[in-house]
Amino acid sequence: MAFSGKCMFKFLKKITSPFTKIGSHLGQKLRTLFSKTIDESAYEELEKLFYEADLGATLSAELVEKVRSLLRKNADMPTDQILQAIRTEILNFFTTPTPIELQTPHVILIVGVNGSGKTTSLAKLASHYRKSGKKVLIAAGDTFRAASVEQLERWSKKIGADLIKSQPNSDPSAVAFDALAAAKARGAEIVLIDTAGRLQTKTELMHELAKIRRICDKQIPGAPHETLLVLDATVGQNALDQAEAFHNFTPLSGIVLTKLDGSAKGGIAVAIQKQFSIPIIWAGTGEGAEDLQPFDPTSFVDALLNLES
Ligand SMILES: Nc1nc2c(ncn2[C@@H]2O[C@H](COP(=O)(O)OP(=O)(O)O)[C@@H](O)[C@H]2O)c(=O)[nH]1
Ligand SMILES: [Mg+2]
Repeated sequence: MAFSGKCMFKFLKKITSPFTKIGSHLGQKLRTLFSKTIDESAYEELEKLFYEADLGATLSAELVEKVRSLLRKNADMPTDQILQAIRTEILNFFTTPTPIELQTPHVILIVGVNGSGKTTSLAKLASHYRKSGKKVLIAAGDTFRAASVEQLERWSKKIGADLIKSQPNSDPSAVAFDALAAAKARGAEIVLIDTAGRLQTKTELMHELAKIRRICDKQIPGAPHETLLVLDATVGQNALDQAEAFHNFTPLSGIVLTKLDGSAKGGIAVAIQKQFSIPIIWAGTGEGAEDLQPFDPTSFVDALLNLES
């Protein structure tokens, strides 16, 4: 197969972008819209496209105003220039997260609602740290569901990480306590604590998270060093409610945004960054151990708008 130089370059760019799996069609739809005359109904359509991409009502309206003012100044502005202006506007909400300094042991608590991808993301993180040569210990802190312990048993064997588990329905704080004690005794460098899924509206379960954090701090002062909220990108605006409620009960250090491969939208990442100062640190793009990338705002926004990075 013959590739022209330019075509090959594009091809390589495509496979190296971490967000090739984001099924966003926003960019194509915007291009189609801008190829026609922009009248009042086109602006309405534009707002709908932004809204449907999960960018949220406020931001969708703001972006329409931005486009309106651009076209007022230059009615013939080329589509690429309009898209670049939208890109800049959206990128303004993102700050590049400061690199995390690893403690020894470095304790990471994983929280979120049921099915958001906590256990899978934990396994992906364990795999990531194993690959960088770290000794990893996993705490099976979801004591509600036997299936989640079995899930972690399979992952820990595959990845080569130690697993600390307890009896079903035991106190998750006790599992965290044992895991941190084991981490100190065995010289583990990374400890990942799984937790049961909890609805952000169930106050007593949210208090349980505070207890887990206290117990961690007792064992290792300053732990957990990271508390990551796992959010499913496909649930749309509900992710914002989850982020708000979890952050109220448990100071969050970052977000893992999962299932970006299954979402044709993805704009929820932007809505989250606009509303909260919690950085999105990791992006989940599949069910395998490899399907986790550091969240890079620029490549993400380019993938969202179908622009080439
Ligand atoms: N497509 C896709 N599926 C995911 C991703 N993360 C998790 N899942 C799937 O979502 C389901 C729930 O994940 P799980 O980790 O058990 O969620 P938990 O209840 O929060 O622990 C499982 O079938 C996972 O394989 C992702 O990034 N992409
Ligand atoms: Mg789980």
